[in-house]
Amino acid sequence: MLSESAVLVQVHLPDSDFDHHDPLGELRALVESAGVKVAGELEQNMKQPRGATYLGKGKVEELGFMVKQLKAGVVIFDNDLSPSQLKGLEEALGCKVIDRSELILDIFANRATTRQAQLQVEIAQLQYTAPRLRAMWQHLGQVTGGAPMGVGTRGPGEQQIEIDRRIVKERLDRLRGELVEIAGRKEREVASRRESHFTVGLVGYTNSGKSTLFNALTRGGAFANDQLFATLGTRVEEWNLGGGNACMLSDTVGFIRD
Ligand SMILES: Nc1nc2c(ncn2[C@@H]2O[C@H](COP(=O)(O)OP(=O)(O)OP(=O)(O)O)[C@@H](O)[C@H]2O)c(=O)[nH]1
Ligand SMILES: [Mg+2]
Repeated sequence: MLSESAVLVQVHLPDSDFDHHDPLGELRALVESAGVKVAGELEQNMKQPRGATYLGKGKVEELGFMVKQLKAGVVIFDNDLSPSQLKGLEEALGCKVIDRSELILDIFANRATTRQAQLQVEIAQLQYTAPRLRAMWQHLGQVTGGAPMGVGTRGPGEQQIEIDRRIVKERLDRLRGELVEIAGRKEREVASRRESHFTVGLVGYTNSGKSTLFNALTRGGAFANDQLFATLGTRVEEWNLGGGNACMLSDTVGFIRD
């Protein structure tokens, strides 16, 4: 879904909390995990982001030059961008721009195999996309010279926003309903097995070996692999502690910075 090669961008703000040895390390791992090649990287210190394009004018030009030179198809920001900043950057750079959240959702969408994980990802994607659709239609309403978007006027963009909003809401309601049903079923399944057991959770950074440990301690069945977000759902099995004692062990989705 994403293009072959990317330029990565990271803006260091006064309150940013990055790994000082390799600030772009985690984003690079995420990008590679999505099957995208890293063509170039750009870091920038700023006191605060600048409105429409997040980066200042000079930096946007430098970035545009890098994109052309490196023939990159996409620019990926480690910082979270607003819908209008994404749009402003795409216009200035003439290529696709995504931020960290969208990248992670893209990876999750490709990894999700169970119905539950697929539902969770689609819900997150819809919630993420909805405000961005709005920015796009508002923009179209302006450039096509449609009715002005002022108070009390309803240009074509405005109508489209209403339609999109309704479609998104209906789809979200349906997905959430299905998810609640699955969660209820799983809950009953697990409850019937753990009546007399404690449950212990395996938590930690993604790709740190949780599922491998889970498989070693229980009858297994968890998918373990050298990649970020191999596990996209929880899995519960009995952990035999010896001496006739047992507890339930839960494998979980790994976390990343933030
Ligand atoms: N060297 C070494 N490698 C390990 C160890 N435990 C797991 N691995 C490897 O690390 C990789 C990730 O293991 P997983 O068990 O999938 O890690 P995870 O924490 O479940 O990762 P996610 O589900 O993706 O968040 C796999 O390639 C494992 O073979 C260990 O103790 N030593
Ligand atoms: Mg795992």
